[in-house]
Amino acid sequence: MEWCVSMPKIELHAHLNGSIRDSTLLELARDLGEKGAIVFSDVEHVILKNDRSLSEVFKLFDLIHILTTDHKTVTRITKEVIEDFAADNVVYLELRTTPKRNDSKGMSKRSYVEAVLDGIRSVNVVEVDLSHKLNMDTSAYSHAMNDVCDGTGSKKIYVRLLLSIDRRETAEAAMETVKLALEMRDFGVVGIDLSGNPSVGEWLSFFPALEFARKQGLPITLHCGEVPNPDEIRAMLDFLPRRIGHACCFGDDEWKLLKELKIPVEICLTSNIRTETIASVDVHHFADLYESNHPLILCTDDAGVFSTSLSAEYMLASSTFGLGKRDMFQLAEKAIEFIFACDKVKRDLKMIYTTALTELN
Ligand code: 6MZ
Repeated sequence: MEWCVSMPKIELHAHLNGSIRDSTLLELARDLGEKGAIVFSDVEHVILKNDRSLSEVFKLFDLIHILTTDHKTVTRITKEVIEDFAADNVVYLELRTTPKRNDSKGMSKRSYVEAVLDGIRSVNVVEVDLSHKLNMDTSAYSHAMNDVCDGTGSKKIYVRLLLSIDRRETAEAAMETVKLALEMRDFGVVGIDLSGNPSVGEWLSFFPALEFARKQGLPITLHCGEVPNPDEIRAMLDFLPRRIGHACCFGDDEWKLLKELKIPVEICLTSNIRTETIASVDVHHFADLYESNHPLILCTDDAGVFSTSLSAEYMLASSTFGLGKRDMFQLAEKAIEFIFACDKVKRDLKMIYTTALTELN
């Protein structure tokens, strides 16, 4: 396990509200319980439960959102999530989250994203690269980073944001998210994700927003095939997203199309097993994709909800599919090709892997 932890890793599919520490969720629930807003004993076991079906996971997200929906908490969880990924030697993190409007808290989609950005900027146990434009400015942020980066060789993590559209949202709300992402491009937002309960909503209703994003040059990743829905899967693949997440319930025709189109797949082993989207890890489509040299990236999905980490996902893939240290290193490095950040970041990451390779030998 140790080499999986020490290896530099790239995380491209992590939902902010799914990656919260259990201890933080319990603390937030206790606080709300004391205020009489919820009954703590009713939610404690829900937070600590480990095996959940896919539909139960979305019920848990509804609870998590009750616990996290104010600016201060959004900032706090963002900071902690980044610290946790950095501690696991994730060197590049594309964190995704759904901008939420909550009038009772004076929260707009924009102020939600600003609270997330505040969380990223408040990380101080590790150097954070959020945006090259920002770093070049003599902003308060880069000053704070200089204090941390004092030549002692402290760790660094690149963090970029994807704004998610939840399948429950209206077409207008989806368009609002895309416009927000465009406005926030200089502040670390690099793309759009479509996620949420796959049994809810019509993918096509988001087509105008997604098409607009693409025309404006924003890369898109789609949750695709978490439940059997061949028409939707085919339409999503025909849309040619830059990446897709999961790809669990594909039939033969959809596999063929995916492989022809060579669309990279974000693979979340533990998530798929826990939600029983895939019967067991040894029959996971990772093996087929890996053997056919199809582009794939190992990811956590919801490290908090599924009690996992990116190192644990690497370890699971290594032990299940008989892949050695060197294979796993190559898999990690290959993810550089599929990140949504600019070429400068790709070059920086290549250097990190070149250095790490000499240590591996
Ligand atoms: C689909 C998922 C998901 O955006 O509030 N989300 N969507 N499939 C999954 N597989 C288990 N896991 C998480 O993070 C939580 C939100 O991410 C999406 C859901 O919309 C969930 O409400 P944010 O930070």
